[in-house]
Amino acid sequence: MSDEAKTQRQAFYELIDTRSCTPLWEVLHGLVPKTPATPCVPHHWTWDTMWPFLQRAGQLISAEEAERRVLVLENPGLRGQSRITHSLYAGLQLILPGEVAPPHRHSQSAMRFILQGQGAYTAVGGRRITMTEGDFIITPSWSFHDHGNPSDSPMVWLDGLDVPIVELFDAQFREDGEGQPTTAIGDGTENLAEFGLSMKPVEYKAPTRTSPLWWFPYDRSREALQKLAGTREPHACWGHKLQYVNPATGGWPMPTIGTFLQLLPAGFHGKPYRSTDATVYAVREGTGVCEVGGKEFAFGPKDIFVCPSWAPYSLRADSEAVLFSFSDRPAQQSLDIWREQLG
Ligand code: 1HN
Repeated sequence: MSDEAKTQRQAFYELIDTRSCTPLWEVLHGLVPKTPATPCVPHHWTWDTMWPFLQRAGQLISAEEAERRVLVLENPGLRGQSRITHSLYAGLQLILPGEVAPPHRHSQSAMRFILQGQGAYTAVGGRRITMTEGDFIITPSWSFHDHGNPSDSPMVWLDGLDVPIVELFDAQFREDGEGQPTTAIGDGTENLAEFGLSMKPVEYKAPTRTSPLWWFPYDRSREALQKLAGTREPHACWGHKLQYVNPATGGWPMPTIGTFLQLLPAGFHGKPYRSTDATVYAVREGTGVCEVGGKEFAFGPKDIFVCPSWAPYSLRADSEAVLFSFSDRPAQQSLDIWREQLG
């Protein structure tokens, strides 16, 4: 191209720029790359690092004052944005004996995976679910929720929310919950009785796509995985892996966040796998290694690590390992954009 043509183009770009306009041909390939381009990088937060930080946070601020005492897990490629992946938020929440976190509700959907402690509760719509290690609990969009810890030990859980997705759509709402029942009007065992046994009340009609079962106790899921591991060969990539479901629809528990629990037998050496949903892992039991993006994360209980979109990763287990994970897979599938590749 001649210097004159270059100068003319540049002058044209500057002219249209003054009217909030820009040439597509200068940005097209950045907008539609050949394969996913993400600022999200693989990362590993070990419990050994995070537990002292949480304890210190517990000395510095109360749950009441903080509203939620959470250390946000920020992806190193997305610092300052409160994101663990491009589309999801995650944090570690500490609630000490005797503390309460006040009620509020928001349009963002939330999930918790209990890392440490037992006997603290989360109340959804006034129903108190008493939680224990390994439990997975959901807080549906726009439902009032508060937490409390009447037990004598600290509780820590992993929070996962679709904050960045709701932000993308500019559909964020929050309301504080003064006047909401903070005392129990029921408990999680009722919720399990209604929806936790592959049955539902005959009059129940699903008003939304969010699961009416909020509590998925660990002992049941763990037992299921143990049974599978004793009766069949593990999948070459992911061992024995179950996804949590909305029992009323068979779909995902939440419209934006999918959750999984998998067992890797001792000595398991998984083949590489990749998918377009960046995935956050929380180690429940055992030790092993995740190889992703040229890094090796040697993981142990209560560690968190993240595998970005479309980065091949493989999982190994030294001792029998159980991993919880979550991703935006339901959101991608409802948009018909989700892809995976095995091996
Ligand atoms: C939230 O409501 C909780 O209720 C935890 O425990 C973390 C992060 C962002 C926005 C809302 C909770 C949150 C959150």
